[in-house]
Amino acid sequence: MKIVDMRVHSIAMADPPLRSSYGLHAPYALRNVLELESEDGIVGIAETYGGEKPAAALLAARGQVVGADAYRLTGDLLGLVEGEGDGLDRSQTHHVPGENPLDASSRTYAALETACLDLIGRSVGQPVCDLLGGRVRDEVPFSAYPFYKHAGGGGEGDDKREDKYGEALTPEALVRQVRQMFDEYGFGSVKFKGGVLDPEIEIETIRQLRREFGPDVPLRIDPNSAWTVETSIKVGQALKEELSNGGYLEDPAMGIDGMAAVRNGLLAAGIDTPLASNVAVTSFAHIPESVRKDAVQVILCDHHYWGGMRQVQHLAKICQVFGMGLSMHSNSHLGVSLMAMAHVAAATKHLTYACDTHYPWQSEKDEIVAGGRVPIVNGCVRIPDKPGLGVDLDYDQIARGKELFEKVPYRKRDDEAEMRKHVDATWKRVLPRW
Ligand code: GKR
Ligand code: MG
Repeated sequence: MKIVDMRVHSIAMADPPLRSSYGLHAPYALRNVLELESEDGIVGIAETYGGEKPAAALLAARGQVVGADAYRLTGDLLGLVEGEGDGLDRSQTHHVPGENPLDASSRTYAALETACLDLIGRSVGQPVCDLLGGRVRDEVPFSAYPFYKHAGGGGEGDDKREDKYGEALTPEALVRQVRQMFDEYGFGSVKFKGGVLDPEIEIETIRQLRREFGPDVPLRIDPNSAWTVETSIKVGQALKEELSNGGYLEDPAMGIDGMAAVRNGLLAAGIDTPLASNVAVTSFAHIPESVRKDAVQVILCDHHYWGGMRQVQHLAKICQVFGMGLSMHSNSHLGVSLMAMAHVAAATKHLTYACDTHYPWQSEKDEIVAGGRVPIVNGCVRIPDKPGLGVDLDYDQIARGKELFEKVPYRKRDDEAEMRKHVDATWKRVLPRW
């Protein structure tokens, strides 16, 4: 099936002022949407990281994409994820996701693979998860993903979104935020973004979450490397009970050595809370050392930067073989990404945790999926009985997103700059901070 055209739409969407150790989310987050059109007029789609560089990288591949066979393109481009100097030899970085030059080629490949799979699925009338070896679940569980945040729902001027969740800079407000998400989406677990307030306040936040939701709701905390090894061990000890029962401690300290030292410290104290990572371990190259040092017991996959859906399935197998768990990482995204995440999760047996998603933070007004937002019911996304990813683009909404993109002054995510602009003119991203 020959690909005859390729289009990349750079869009912006409103995003609330969420905090993390990276800084502050800007009023608009950026995404790129890819379309591949076949000679018989079928269009396959994908959503990926936003801004200029990811768009330029996709467009640079145009010569290899247009004219290629959709069934063979990902094989022909495999060098982007498995070739020399492309990701098998990666050092550690701490860029915001989507801005790490070391996984740029994997991100490009992932978007092309997703669009090819969607195109093939549409052409043969099969859902993407069934092309990936067949689904092992019809419903994919996602987790509530609360953040400390400032007042505001995202957007600017006349284009401001409703502030559905309000300001949340205390444990009590954070618990209210999660309650609201549980009521609306039926989530059954919580992944809480820490690394923002003093660790004592974040410990108290987790304790209040445990009191509010009880021991059957798994809790995870992710400070994105904001803590020293000592602080990480202290938090792990303080939250021994709360993070047990399906929870984990995600990227408390920096790098594989930092994580290994936290693991050793916790084990010495008789605590085996798993350590999860999407910062210390972000590529296959990191796994041997991590396994050797028992640094990470759960890896967060993400087809957007691990090199696509099939690489995620390889990752799952590696995790299973080495007795590690597999969870799924997320970044601000819309419905096309959510469906792609759901399809790969549906076709990956060794997915041992509910997936992360930022989806509750985005609003209907920005959705690019025809017919509106993808439903999350009882905390799950159901795989629809439709070919491909099961969603189509709303081209009016794409046009709107492109207009917004033209208006925003930035072309990449820079949470540190936003933090200085809106919260504290002297703020610096310091790792570890506590
Ligand atoms: O959205 O600010 C955010 C998160 O901090 C995100 O960028 C992280 O990559 O969700 C992510 C994580 O689990 O580390
Ligand atoms: Mg994380």
